[in-house]
Amino acid sequence: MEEKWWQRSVVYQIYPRSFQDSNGDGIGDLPGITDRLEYIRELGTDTIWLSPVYKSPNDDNGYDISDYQDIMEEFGTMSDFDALLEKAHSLGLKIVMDLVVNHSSDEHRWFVESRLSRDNPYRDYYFWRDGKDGGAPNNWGSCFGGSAWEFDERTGMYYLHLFSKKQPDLNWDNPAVRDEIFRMMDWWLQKGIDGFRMDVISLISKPEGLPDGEPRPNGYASFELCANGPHEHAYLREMNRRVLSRYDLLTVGECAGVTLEEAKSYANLDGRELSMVFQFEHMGADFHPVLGRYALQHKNLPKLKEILSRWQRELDGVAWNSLYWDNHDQPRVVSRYGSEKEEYRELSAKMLATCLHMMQGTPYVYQGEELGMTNYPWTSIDQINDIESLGNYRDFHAKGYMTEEEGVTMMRQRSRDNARTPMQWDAGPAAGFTTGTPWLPVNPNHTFLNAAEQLGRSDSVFRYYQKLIALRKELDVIVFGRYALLEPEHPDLFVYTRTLGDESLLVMCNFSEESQAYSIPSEFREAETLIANYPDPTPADTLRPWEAVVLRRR
Ligand code: ISL
Ligand code: CA
Repeated sequence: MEEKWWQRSVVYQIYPRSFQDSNGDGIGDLPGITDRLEYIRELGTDTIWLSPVYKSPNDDNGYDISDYQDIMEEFGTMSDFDALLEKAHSLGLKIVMDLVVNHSSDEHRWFVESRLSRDNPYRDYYFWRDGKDGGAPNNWGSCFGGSAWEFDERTGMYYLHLFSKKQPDLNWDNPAVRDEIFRMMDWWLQKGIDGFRMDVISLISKPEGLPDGEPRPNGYASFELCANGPHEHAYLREMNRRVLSRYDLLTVGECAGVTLEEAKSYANLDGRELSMVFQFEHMGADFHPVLGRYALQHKNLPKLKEILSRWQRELDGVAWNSLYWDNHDQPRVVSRYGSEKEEYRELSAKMLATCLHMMQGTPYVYQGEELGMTNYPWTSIDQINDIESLGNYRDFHAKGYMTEEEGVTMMRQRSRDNARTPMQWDAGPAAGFTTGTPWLPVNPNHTFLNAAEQLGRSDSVFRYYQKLIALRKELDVIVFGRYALLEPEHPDLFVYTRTLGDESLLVMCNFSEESQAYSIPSEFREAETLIANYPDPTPADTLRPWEAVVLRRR
C-alpha cells in the first residue's frame, strides 16, 4: 500500500463561531481565523478542519445550511474565504471543509420549494409521509429530543428531521439529490480545498419502509437506527467514483452508529469510500447504561481501553483510524477523563494527549485542547445555547428522570457548549477572543489558562502537544506500528506497546490522581525515554499521579 499524506497528518479543528472575532460583534469569523493561522502552524498541525462556514440561519450553529455555495454573513464573504485558503496554503496548511448533506436547512431553496405542494419537483428531495393513527408516521426520535417528524400544515403531511425541525433530511435515494450534492462538492474542490469532513454521513441511507424501532426511555427510537443503511456504501462509492477519486483528499466520515465491521468498508485502505471515519464507540464509554449521553458520567477505564484497543487492532492494515477526544460536540477531555485541580490540570492534559497521540491513526486536536481547556462552570439551564443538550434535558425532565438541579450538573459534564466557549487567547477581557460581548461566556479560568501564557513557557500543555505532533512526523513506529494492550483489566492504568520491525514503544498512562504500582516489562528496562509529562524520570516501579511516559527500544 502506498503511503497517503493524511496518514502522517495531525488535524486542527476550528469551530469558527468561537475561534477569533475580528470585528467586535462577539462572533468568530473568517478574517479572525486568517489572522491566527501562524499559531496553528506553530503547533505543528498541518491540516485544518473548518466546522461549517456556509450560509445558515443558525438553528444548529451552521449545521443547518441554506446555501452550500455561499458564506454565513456573520463569518464574512467568499473573498474572505478565498483569502483564508490562499494564506493557509502559502503556510503549508491544508483546509478540510465540513460537508453537511444528510440534511439541509428548512430555509434552503430546495426545501422551500419542496414544502409548497405534493407535486412540486423538489418534493422528493426530502422525506414526506402521511401520519399514522393520528400521530407521526413512525416512532423515530430526533437526536435533539422529541419526535423526528414535523407536521406541515400546508400539504397536511409530515417531514423527517433526524436533527432539529429546521434540518429536514435529504432523500439520497433520489438520484437528482446525489447529482446536486456531487456537483456542489466538485465546485469546492475546484477552488482547491483539500478534503471534507462529512457530517453524520452514516445516516444518509434510511432503512427500507421507515419502520418503527425499539423505544428508549424518552419514548422514541434512536436516530441511530438509520446508521449504515441499505445503500450507504453504494452511495459513498458513487461519490468516490464521481468526485473524490479525481483529487488527492483527506475525507473523514462522521459515522454515528458505525460498527468496526462497517468501518472496514467506509475507511478501507483500498480507497473506494473514505480515508477514515469518526467512530463514537469510545465516546460512549462513560455513558449511563440506560439513559445514555445526557445523564451523569460513568467512567470506566477498562471499557474505554477495550474499545480503543479493538479499533486499533482490527483496523491495522485494513482501514485507517481517526483519533480524537474532543470536538465541538463533546465536553472537554480534561474535565471528562483528567483533572481540573490546579496541581493536576496540566499533567492530566498531557497524559491524555500522550495516550491518544501514540496510537495508530490520524489525530485531531480541537481548538483549545492544546491548552488543556476545561468545561465551563454553568450555574443555570438558562445559560445553555446548545440545542442538543437542551432538547434532551427537556425530554428527560418531562419524564421525571432529572430534576433541574441535576440538569445543571449534567450540563457541566455533558453539554456541547463546554466545547464552544470562546478560545482562550490571553488573560485580557473576553480572553482576546473579541473586543465586544462574546456570544457564549468566556471561561473564568482564561486569566491563567490561555495561549499567550503557554507560548511563553517551555513546559506548557501547548509545548507538549507540539512535541507529540513533531514525533509523529519523525517516527514511523508512531504512524504504522502494530498496537498491543497490556494490563487490560487495570482500573487506572492505560498501558500499550507499538511495534514496527525491531523498534518498539511502551506507552504508560496513569488515569488517576493516585500513584500506581507498575513494574516496567524487562525488555523496556534499558529503553530511552521518548517523551514524559514529569520533568524527572519515572521511579522504577510506580507511575505518579496522572503520569505519562513513553519508552523507546531499538
Ligand atoms: O454525539 C452524538 C451522539 O452520541 C450526537 O451528538 C450526534 O452524533 C452528533 O450530534 C452528530 O453531529 C453532527 O451533526 C449534527 C450537529 O449538530 C453536530 O454539531 C455535528 O457534529 C447535526 O448536523
Ligand atoms: Ca465577528
